Amino acid sequence: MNALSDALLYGILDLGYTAAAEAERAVEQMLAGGVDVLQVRAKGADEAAIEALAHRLVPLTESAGVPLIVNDFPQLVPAVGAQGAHVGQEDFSVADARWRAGRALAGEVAPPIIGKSTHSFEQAVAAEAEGADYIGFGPLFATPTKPGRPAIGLADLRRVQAAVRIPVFCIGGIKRANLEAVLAAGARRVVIVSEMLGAADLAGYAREVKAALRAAAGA
Ligand code: TZP
Ligand code: MG
Repeated sequence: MNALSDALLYGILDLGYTAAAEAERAVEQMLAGGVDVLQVRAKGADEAAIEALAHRLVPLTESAGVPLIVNDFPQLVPAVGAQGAHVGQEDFSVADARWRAGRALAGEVAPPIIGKSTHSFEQAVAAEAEGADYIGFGPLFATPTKPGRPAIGLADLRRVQAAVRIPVFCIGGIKRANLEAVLAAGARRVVIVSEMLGAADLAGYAREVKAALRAAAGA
């Protein structure tokens, strides 16, 4: 499994944008394009539906060596054989998510990856102190993928990168058109949802973004 510390591009299969029937095709393309982490996200779907969907994706992410992260349902991690879970500020604590995600697997496989959404410098620092393995930091810009959540902008990005040692994945309204500005503001790693899932050539889109991220990282 590829290391989270090397990850630059985080993709999300979001059923708000991709029909469930298209899930494998979209994920295969994202993986072919070089996505380093893949999250399955389906707001409003019930646990059984997300479990079934994650089951379909595990063989694809496993053969690509890419960690599969389940949004909101850490207890599904052992059930489907995913690598981790992502929680928001109003969801489980990191410790609780880790317990739910890891209890059936103790000693058998690598410990689960637990990521947390953060929306400010203070939340970013707190999430690391709480034991998160990575954070999402945003939304940098207003986005229909997270309606009602105010944009936090780019001003605190450098401060967060300097203060937090775990990987910081910038998220929210990131597009090819603003990627250079996001990188110039100090971002190293990004999550892109709507523009990637809406691309006609998903693999080509991911490849282009990944190349820009690698160039910025000097990789
Ligand atoms: N958390 C903060 S912003 C966001 C999430 C899940 C959505 C990002 O989606 P997009 O379409 O790339 O703006
Ligand atoms: Mg959540």
